[in-house]
Amino acid sequence: MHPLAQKVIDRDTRATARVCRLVDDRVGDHATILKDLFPHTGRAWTLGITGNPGAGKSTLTDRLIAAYRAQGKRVAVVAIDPTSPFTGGAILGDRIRMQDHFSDPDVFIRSLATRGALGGLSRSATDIVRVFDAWGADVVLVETVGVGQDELEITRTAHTTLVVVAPGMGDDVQAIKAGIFECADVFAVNKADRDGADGTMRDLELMIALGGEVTRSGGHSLGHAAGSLDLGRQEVSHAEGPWLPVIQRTVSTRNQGVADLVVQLDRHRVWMSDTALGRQRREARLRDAMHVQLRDALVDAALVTLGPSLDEAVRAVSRREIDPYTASERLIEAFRSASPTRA
Ligand SMILES: Nc1nc2c(ncn2[C@@H]2O[C@H](COP(=O)(O)OP(=O)(O)OP(=O)(O)O)[C@@H](O)[C@H]2O)c(=O)[nH]1
Ligand SMILES: [Mg+2]
Repeated sequence: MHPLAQKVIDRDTRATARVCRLVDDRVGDHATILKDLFPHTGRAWTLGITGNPGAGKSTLTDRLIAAYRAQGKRVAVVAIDPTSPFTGGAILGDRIRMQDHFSDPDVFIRSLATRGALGGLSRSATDIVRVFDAWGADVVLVETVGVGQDELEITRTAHTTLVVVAPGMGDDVQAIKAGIFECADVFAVNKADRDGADGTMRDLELMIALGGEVTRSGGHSLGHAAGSLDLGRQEVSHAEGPWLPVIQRTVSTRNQGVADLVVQLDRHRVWMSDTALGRQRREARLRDAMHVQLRDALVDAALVTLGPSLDEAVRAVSRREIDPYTASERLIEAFRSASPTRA
């Protein structure tokens, strides 16, 4: 066991922060440490929190930290920094908002910068979540702005995805990317103290209905196949059917609706772990993460193996001597022949 991995498992805060940096920069013994940590993971529940800029994700995250701490849970937060290097303001705001939790030894907050190649951020986020899992987090909250492909990938790696929507931000519901809708397990209509919250609720219900079925928080689905004959068992029956996205109103600045939101999130957590469909979904998400891992590893290996022939191919394509499809096929062929484990 790598000494730093051991320290993470022993819940050494400074060592854990150091491992996060190594993993983030992909330097030092990060790969060995991650391998050593993996057998100590699988306990934490990961909640992805996404939504448009300014919807109130950080304010809500802060409330959720407090709610889970009140339940005695260990909480880790991965805040994906959405700001460009030119502004750099938002994460400072997040830090100020969340600073009450910084002195709590059972809360770990870490921000990740959006840099590097496509998929790099999602890989880093997955790895950091695993570090926190090994550290002993019961809950890992991952806050990310729902705009880019990277953010979508991160959302797909969470067990539960919370999409935060706020009224009064123009085309609030329409502005949510289609991919985010597919990932959403629970919606929070935040800033419900503002005008337009009812409209946002209706828009959201309509959007969900167009994509399938809809249920309101605490209500029952429309035409849900698993509807029970025994009213007393309705909750259980619901839990055994497919998951239907739930909508919850919140005013995170006043901590309103947060307790109900926690209940809905918990219902989804239980559905994921206790139903066959939920377990299938969990496996599918793990497979997605594995694909990202494999894709990155393959690209890294190919770049090393192909080296200058890749540059040559780029030049040949730019001179129109070869088309990019044939060039890729040839590069793959060259990589396969060079690979010792050739099939
Ligand atoms: N009126 C009202 N304002 C809120 C509510 N929740 C958050 N806000 C305010 O909305 C602004 C943005 O909140 P944040 O929590 O930073 O939003 P965010 O989604 O994390 O923003 P980015 O990380 O920059 O995308 C802040 O000024 C909050 O105080 C709410 O329920 N009601
Ligand atoms: Mg934020």
